[in-house]
Amino acid sequence: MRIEKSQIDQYNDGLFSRHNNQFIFLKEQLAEQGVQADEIIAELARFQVAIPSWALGTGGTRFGRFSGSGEPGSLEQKIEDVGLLHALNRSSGSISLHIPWDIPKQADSIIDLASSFDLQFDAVNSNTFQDQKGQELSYKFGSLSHTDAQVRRQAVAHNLEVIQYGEALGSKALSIWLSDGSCFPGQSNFVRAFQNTLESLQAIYEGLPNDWKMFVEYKAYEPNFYSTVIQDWGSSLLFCQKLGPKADVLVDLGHHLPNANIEQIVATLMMEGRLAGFHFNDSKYGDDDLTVGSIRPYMLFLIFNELVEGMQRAGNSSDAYAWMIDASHNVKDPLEDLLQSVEAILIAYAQALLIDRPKLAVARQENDVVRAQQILQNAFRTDVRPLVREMMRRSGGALDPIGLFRDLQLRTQLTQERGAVSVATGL
Ligand SMILES: [Mn+2]
Repeated sequence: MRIEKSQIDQYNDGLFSRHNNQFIFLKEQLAEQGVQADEIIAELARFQVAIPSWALGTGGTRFGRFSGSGEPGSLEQKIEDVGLLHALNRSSGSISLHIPWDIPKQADSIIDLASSFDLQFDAVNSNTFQDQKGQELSYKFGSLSHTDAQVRRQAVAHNLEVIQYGEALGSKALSIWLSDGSCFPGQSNFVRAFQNTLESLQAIYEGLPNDWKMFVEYKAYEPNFYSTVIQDWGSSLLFCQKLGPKADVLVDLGHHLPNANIEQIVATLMMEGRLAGFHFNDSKYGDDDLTVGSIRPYMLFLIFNELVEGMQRAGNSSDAYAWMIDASHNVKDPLEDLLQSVEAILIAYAQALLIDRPKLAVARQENDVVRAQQILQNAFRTDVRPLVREMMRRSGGALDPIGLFRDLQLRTQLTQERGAVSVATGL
């Protein structure tokens, strides 16, 4: 299914006058503060958030899964879904594949299909946290860290195979998240587990094409509940430093212990030039995988504050990093949820771009704590939604992506095409 440009234009016509009044008002307000709305809109237009192939179906918990209808049943249908998102918001221009859930059998036709929706292939993700049907050796007690060298070799071979699939599609990065660790004290030798993992990662690193990156993701706990081999950003950075310049740290917002200062982690990784990018989600208690910005929008803004500062210092822009949504949708329509997440990311980015950095630097230098806080909160409390809408409109998207999704009854149409019991592969 595709959305026609005329459908978007017609929809936008109905909303334009109201939107334009709000946009012009904000633009003038910002101009008084010395901020050029058009510059922010150009930065927003560049910001593309990858959609993972496993996030297009209804997510489950260990207690159950309540599937929706019209879910994509094949890789082709998943690409179509991301195509719908990108047509609506023009900010979801890539798809991140998970192997083996979504093995591209004929790369050429998959590339053609993706290109027809103006989509590219982001990082490819390996999976050694589950046993697959017919797999020779089990990952029950670990994969890259396993005590048995044969299991480690099998896990390395899987990652090398994932790189091959990615190469055929034009991906440029391998993303590795391990569930390796231990559930009970005494179960694992921390140092041996680290060293085994390092050796395995080195073997994968050697198989990386020259223009590829390896993203090393950390997670504090779950599914192992006593220890994980790559438990935090420090461990991840240590692996990357030992591996070499092609390995960088991937931050997943849900993978920290409660109340961790994630924005400070981001600042430090950027200082070292070792931030690969992000897996966005939100959480209240643990790795809840909720809609981005739904629980802690101020934290998201503070993270973007560090990102903007880090990019300015490094002299690069948002395309130098990998941005992806890594969330699960238990009770919402997955596509609507993803549209909400992308909007929340763009809002936080736009707010961070409003921060008056020269004034902030002065306030910090003079230890004017009140002023420094005010500068941040002035930006955070600005309603920047007209900027995000204007970016989508100028880029050819809808002024209100969820509104149009509902107006066109896209889920009903997808259900008619795919059936009510179509279930997407994934968690
Ligand atoms: Mn993740």
